[in-house]
Amino acid sequence: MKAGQMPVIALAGNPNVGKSTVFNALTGGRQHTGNWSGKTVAGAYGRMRCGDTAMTLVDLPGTYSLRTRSEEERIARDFVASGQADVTVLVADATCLERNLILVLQVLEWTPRVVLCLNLMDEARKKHIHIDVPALERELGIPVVPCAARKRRGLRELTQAVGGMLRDGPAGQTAAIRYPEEIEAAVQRSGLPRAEALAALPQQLPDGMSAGQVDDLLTAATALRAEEIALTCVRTPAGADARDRRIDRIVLSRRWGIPCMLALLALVFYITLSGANVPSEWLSTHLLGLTEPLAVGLTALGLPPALVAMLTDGMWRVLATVVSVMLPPMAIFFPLFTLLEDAGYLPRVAFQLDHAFCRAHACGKQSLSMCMGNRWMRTFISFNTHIIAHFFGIANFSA
Ligand SMILES: Nc1nc2c(ncn2[C@@H]2O[C@H](COP(=O)(O)OP(=O)(O)OP(=O)(O)O)[C@@H](O)[C@H]2O)c(=O)[nH]1
Ligand SMILES: [Mg+2]
Repeated sequence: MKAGQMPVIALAGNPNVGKSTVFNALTGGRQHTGNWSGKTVAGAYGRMRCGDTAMTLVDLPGTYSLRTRSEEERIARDFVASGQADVTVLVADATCLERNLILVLQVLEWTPRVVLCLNLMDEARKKHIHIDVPALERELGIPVVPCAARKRRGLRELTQAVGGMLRDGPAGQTAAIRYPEEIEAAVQRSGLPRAEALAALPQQLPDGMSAGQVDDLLTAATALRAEEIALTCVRTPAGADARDRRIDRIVLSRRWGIPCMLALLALVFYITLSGANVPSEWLSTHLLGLTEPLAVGLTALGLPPALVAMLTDGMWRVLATVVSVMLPPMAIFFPLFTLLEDAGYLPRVAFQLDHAFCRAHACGKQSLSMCMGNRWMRTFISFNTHIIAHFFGIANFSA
């Protein structure tokens, strides 16, 4: 950090572990959150405070690894590798820590100024997963703060740990991945700093090795180290996720997956269309019923008849029609979608549609952002819902 500049804190981690939830809680921001991966696709900036110190917090897109594939993963990798962050807060999912540790170990190769935010501790507790936090701190050599960001638990401790790291720097040696000899030898020969040498390996291959073999060796060594640490620090009861696996065997099966998805989405659509009828009619009758009294009132105020007609038959009627047509389907569709999201079904829809979307040079999670991504899309969906309803004669809007 240069003198006089505001410290920069990066929030990195796997997709869907609660980075944006932490960001919003610490900055008061309104980053998009939701229970599927790939919502944040570019860095978002916000302000937070630790005591008297104001800091810039950067919410990065989720990435499983610093050896990247997608564009948003590259944004996260470049930010971490650029050294722009004075402290990197790695947000990890406490219910599957081993997988998250892969990214933690890779980031530690670039910088020791890391704080681990062990998020979703409420979910871990529900599944009776026990994490030995002091042991994890010893193994990784960085502060570890258990959190439940959605309930705003542990965030004060997290801010304090970030402040401590900013003030005092790393306390000691951090965990390192042990690579096979041929990789270590190639790193030594390159003369570059370790992290840069490892990142450059696919371009400067060790003798007799292909890019695929190097990638396999790097991945296997990282996964092995993550597994070692998880074995020391995490106790997961047998069958902790047995119920989820049983449900997944049906909803993700080749035979039943797509029919289940179609049936569920059709049900949501049907409830939206049929359920919106009554409130739409009610709203339409009552709002349009106000046209006449409104015209009388405006005339009594002495407004010219042309202006009264414009305000009542023009503006008021349009507003009343739009509200009565759009509000009820939206009020039904989005809570239903949120239920599916909270039950964890939406990421599975993304997974199932991934293949089809890939063929159109997109990816499955876009199917969800298309539905939930922004306000205009929501309006668009509810409007179309109404048009389809009209078309099939399901709804009976008097407007
Ligand atoms: N139960 C529980 N849910 C949480 C917690 N923190 C976040 N969530 C939920 O986890 C889901 C993902 O949260 P996000 O903040 O969008 O995750 P993200 O890491 O920013 O996701 P990407 O931007 O897609 O990488 C949301 O449904 C949150 O409400 C927590 O501590 N406990
Ligand atoms: Mg996010």
